[in-house]
Amino acid sequence: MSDIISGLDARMVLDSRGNPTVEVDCYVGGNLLGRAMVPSGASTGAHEAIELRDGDSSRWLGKGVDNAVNNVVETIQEALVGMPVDDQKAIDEVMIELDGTPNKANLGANAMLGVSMACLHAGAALHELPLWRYVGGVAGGLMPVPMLNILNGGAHAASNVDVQEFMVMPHGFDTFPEALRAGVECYHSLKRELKADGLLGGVGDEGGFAPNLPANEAGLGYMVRAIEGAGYSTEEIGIALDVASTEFYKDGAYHMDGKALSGEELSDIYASWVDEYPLLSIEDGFAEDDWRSWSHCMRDIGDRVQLVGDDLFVTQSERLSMGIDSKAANAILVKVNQVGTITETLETMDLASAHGFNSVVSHRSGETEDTTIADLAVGTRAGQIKTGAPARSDRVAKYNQLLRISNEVSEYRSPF
Ligand code: 2PG
Ligand code: MG
Repeated sequence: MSDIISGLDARMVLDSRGNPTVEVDCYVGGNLLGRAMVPSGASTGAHEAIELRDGDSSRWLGKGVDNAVNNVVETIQEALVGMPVDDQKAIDEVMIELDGTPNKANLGANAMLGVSMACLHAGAALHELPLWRYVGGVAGGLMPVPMLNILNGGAHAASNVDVQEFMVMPHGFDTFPEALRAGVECYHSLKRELKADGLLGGVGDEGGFAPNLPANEAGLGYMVRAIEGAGYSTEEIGIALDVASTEFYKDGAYHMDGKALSGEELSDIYASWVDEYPLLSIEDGFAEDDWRSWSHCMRDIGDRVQLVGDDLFVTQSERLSMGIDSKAANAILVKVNQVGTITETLETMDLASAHGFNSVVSHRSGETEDTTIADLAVGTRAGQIKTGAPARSDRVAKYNQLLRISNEVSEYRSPF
């Protein structure tokens, strides 16, 4: 069978928030072998690769992706046709060169990532391998510990809660399916607890409940109630937060619970939460350029809690190198569309593991039924994945793909 890319196709499809996004098809020897859809964030970091939007406010509120789609079917297709589909690195390098900007502003990271992922799928299909195996090779896969975002706040909800994500992390189980079951039972348990207190309303963008709360810390209390109410102990299920604090950092202060806090004051609050709750992981505790507060917090509690850089590192090796040098964090969030190609994503993850950083593979708040990240997490042996609540098909699709993979991959180990 031919291994040569014979064509690319692309179209606009909708994401889970009803916004346009890019879908790409990759043809090899005339056969459709790979298809992928691109996710999209709401609390996006300033240093992320550029998501190309048409900006015509009379259509799709300016969020159309016609230009990105055209870039795939015209410029990128022309450059890639004739290349072997399983040379992922060469494919991504051609696109990076063609784009010619440091942040993919020309072709758009959404156009480039759609192609990069569609080619990855086509390469796996060509070799008749499951995607996780194609990514992981002979090393085999490792099932990740799931982080389930069961209480949504911040930019993902209309509530008064500043912290964007309260996640349960079922780390004390022997297999992925058992861990997932425990996490899902906590979701149902949280629903009961919120209902009992008259706080049950709708859900946020990632499927978690989105109540108004008296203070952010109350969210931690509800997580403990959810865990214990489901019949588990906080020894086997911990809590992970994504504070997404760049969203409430203004004029040099963190505006949380109606107070203006310095980085040190916020760090002290996190330290007290680590003392009082089974808090295992804090993502984006500080703003994307507040390196000083990140390093301060690392010195204070970095040996007791995972400190994850999302907006801080934006999945880019240059930013991660800065964080390694300044000891700003001990883990990185991995989002393929923050950097825009699979090759660069893998390079960043390699750099992380070479320096003892944990990797957490992540969805975006705007998702589709695409499940590439599930295979990516297993194949790269990342060890952790966050992909929302066990609710709404865009989130559940990833968990279901992980369940399928778990029929073939039994290796499972908690980083905690
Ligand atoms: C995050 C993500 C995903 P968004 O901040 O980690 O949960 O949100 O995609 O809106 O940036
Ligand atoms: Mg985040």
